[in-house]
Amino acid sequence: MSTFKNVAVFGTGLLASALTPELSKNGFNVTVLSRSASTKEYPESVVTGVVDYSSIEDLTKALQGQDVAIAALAMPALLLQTNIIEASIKAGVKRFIPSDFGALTTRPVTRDLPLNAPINVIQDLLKEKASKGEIEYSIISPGMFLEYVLNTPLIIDLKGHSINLYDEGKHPFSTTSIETISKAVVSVLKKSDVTKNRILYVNDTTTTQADLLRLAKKHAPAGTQWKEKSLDAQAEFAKAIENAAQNPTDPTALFPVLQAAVLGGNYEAAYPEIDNELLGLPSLTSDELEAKVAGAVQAKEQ
Ligand SMILES: *[C@@H]1O[C@H](CO)[C@@H](O)[C@H](O)[C@H]1NC(C)=O
Ligand SMILES: CC(=O)N[C@H]1CO[C@H](CO)[C@@H](O)[C@@H]1O
Repeated sequence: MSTFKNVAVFGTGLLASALTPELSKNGFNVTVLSRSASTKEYPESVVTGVVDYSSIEDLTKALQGQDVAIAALAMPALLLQTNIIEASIKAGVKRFIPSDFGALTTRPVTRDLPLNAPINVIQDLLKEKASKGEIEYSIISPGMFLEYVLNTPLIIDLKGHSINLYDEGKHPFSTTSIETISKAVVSVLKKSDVTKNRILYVNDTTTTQADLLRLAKKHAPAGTQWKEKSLDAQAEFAKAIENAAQNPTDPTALFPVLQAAVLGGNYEAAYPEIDNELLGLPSLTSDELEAKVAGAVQAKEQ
């Protein structure tokens, strides 16, 4: 059984908003910390606070008494975790869960992807601090957020009925919903001994673009015209890498890199081994995935 009780969550985005009530429901005493006051509604017992991420002193004060710190930050804020980690150590926080939660951030083969530069810094820092016994960490790798898969045009555009098929959409990738990720975090904290200083791979399912397109066609209104474009994954990846190198300050230049890497089959986007069982997480059956795709398709037709 876990000895963790007090948990600080940094961030108020999509993931933090799902994570906070799930932790609270499972008996953790949650404090949400953010850079500006949040207007989000939380369970009554949740404490909220505003903290300056650039001030280690401020952060240390905010983290007093916390057992766990979880970062769920947006991409441009990732490097601010160096301050949060330093403050966590000063405040005596036992476990840190970084803002990683990625599709392609923890396999050795993904280390050189340009979008992982800040992620690598934080992973290295945590490993170093953990090896000195200053703090423990757990990294959760859920694959693509299922919500992004179904509700943004990144993988398939269900609203515009269009898809750019990388290599005929044949390469599998892992994907997990925010709900399951939140459950994974709870489980990581409850099973603190077996989840200490390691990466936990989680997937609701593995799927492909071709699979998703087939399901979307099945559930879209009859006569829907789909715009399908065939792309060569290797060529797209090379193009995206070159474009990102030429535009180093443009974060949107990294999206095509992510797309081509997730959909191109070369980066173990479908995790070879997962920890669902260790964490007691169910996986999605093919019927449940189909129901989710059908729901997303119908929502877009409204
Ligand atoms: C919950 O956390 C808050 C903020 O850290 C703290 O003030 C409070 O004492 C904690 N409550 C319990 C029951 O531990
Ligand atoms: C439901 C599902 O597809 N789970 C998959 C998660 O990932 C492992 C490892 O790649 C697969 O074996 C599972 O089938």
